[in-house]
Amino acid sequence: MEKLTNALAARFASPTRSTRLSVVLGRWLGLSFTICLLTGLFSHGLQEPPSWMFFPTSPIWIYQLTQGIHVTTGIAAIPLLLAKLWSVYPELLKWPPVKSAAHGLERASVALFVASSLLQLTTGLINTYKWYPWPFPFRQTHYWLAWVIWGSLLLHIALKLPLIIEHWRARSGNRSQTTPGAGSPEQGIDDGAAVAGPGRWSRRAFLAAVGTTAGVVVLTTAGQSFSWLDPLNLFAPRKMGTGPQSVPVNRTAADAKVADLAGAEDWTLTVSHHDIRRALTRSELQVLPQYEHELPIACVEGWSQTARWRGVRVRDLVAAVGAPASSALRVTSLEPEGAYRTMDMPPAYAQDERTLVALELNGQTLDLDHGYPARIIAPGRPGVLQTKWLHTLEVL
Ligand SMILES: Nc1nc2c(c(=O)[nH]1)N[C@H]1C(S)=C(S)[C@@H](COP(=O)(O)O)O[C@H]1N2
Ligand SMILES: [Mo]
Repeated sequence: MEKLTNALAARFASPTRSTRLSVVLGRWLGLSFTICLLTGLFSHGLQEPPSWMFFPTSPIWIYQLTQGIHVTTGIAAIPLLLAKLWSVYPELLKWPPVKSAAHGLERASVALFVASSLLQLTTGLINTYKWYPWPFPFRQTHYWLAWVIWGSLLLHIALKLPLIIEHWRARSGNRSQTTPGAGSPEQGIDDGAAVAGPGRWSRRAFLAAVGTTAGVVVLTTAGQSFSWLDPLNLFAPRKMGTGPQSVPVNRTAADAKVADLAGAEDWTLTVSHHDIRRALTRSELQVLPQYEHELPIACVEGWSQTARWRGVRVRDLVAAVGAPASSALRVTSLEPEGAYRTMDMPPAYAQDERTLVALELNGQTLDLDHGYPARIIAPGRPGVLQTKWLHTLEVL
């Protein structure tokens, strides 16, 4: 058995499966996972704020940028991870499967890392297509999987550190020279085998192909988040400028089962602070001072779109019920149920002069699917917190 599997491993040896290649791909992958972790923590923090969270309202596109980077980098990591798996999979054939405690630990950490990253990247990708075919809550699962990935990755890096250091820089001899160990069970997939024979890919060509694939995937999807790449957007689910009033709709009024309530003649927005309570009709809101701002909707799923919003400043409504300027708010939607029905707004956003109860979008009365009769639009916040079909604003 040992002979057979090790012979197989040697048989698969190729310049595209050298340690140096694994290290180079590992670096790219490590960089993309780091970017995803940092941008992901920011996004998660905005939605479920820890006590130390900071809430930047400027630049207005900060979340559009961080989440665009998060989703685009995650997509680019898919070809990188597949290439990395390709570069190391003969290792799996080596016999015996566990040689020592350290070796067993290393294999277990790799197995955990591979399984959790594949799950993370595929569910993340599926999520950008607004498809949630699983019974668990996406964001929390995504968050905890990230820690599993990082735990197993750090363990993997620690155990492989000697190899990583040895192969961090390209060595001139690697590609041109056959070492005596080439093809032997121990070194079959190591640099000894990194010789570009006839019909085999050189390491450089393989890396170039992987880099090109990742680049093409980025260029043909990033247009959903970065408008200047929109002409190249072939595969991302959302195109700029589509949907009512030239803005994509995430969930329609019909889907949210809110159409009747939102269309009701006697709709009012209730603003309250302790015992003070004011119910404002749409026409009463319209006679208050109106402000207009260009602000993006930046969905957690990666797409974003900037639009012109017009309406009443939230801070003016806070003042109208006698509450201090630095108040936090609880906002509820007419939506009868669901995760987006209530939203908490920290003082940083309630105070910002660009945070609106929007009544108009791109110069027209807000479309029912964009949140008519009124919705929240605030700078720098995830789309999920831009509550549509407003019902109440309560000062906390
Ligand atoms: N009440 C309510 N508000 C909501 C939602 C929702 O489902 N219900 N979806 C949110 C999400 S996920 C996004 S990205 C934005 C999208 O706004 P749009 O559909 O007007 O583009 O609205 C947010 N506001
Ligand atoms: Mo969203």
